[in-house]
Amino acid sequence: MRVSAMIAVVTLALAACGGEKTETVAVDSTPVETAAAPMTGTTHEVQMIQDGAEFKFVPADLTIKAGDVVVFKSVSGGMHNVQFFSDSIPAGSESVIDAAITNKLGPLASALVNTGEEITISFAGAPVGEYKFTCLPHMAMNMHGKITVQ
Ligand SMILES: [Cu+2]
Repeated sequence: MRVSAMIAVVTLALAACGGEKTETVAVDSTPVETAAAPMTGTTHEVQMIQDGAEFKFVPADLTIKAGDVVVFKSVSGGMHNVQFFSDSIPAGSESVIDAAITNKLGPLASALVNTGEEITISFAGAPVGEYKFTCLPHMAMNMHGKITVQ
């Protein structure tokens, strides 16, 4: 109802100025666009855990949607980090991931975090596919994980 009322106003304005100023119409329609819901993805938590001699991401296999955010939380056994494998992520995703990791150890690698600290990675604009990663300090202990972006 509100939108059709605005269209009516825009149409009247257009008629009033004889259709010469199309720029005015574009400016008037802007508030309708901002009425749309903001794009916010779901936030998922992946815990980084030491369980005896075992080091693991929990869950180690997570499916998300592009635009979602993953918070990697160091619960025990730090230091941990998240290191994506350049040959095990979708084509074209490397620059997206590198930009999404704000505090970096190196390419596709987050800084190390201690127990109680977090690494937040947004998958906004991330291509669909599988993203495999490890924790550098515990790579030899099979601390691996996978995120599938749908
Ligand atoms: Cu680790």
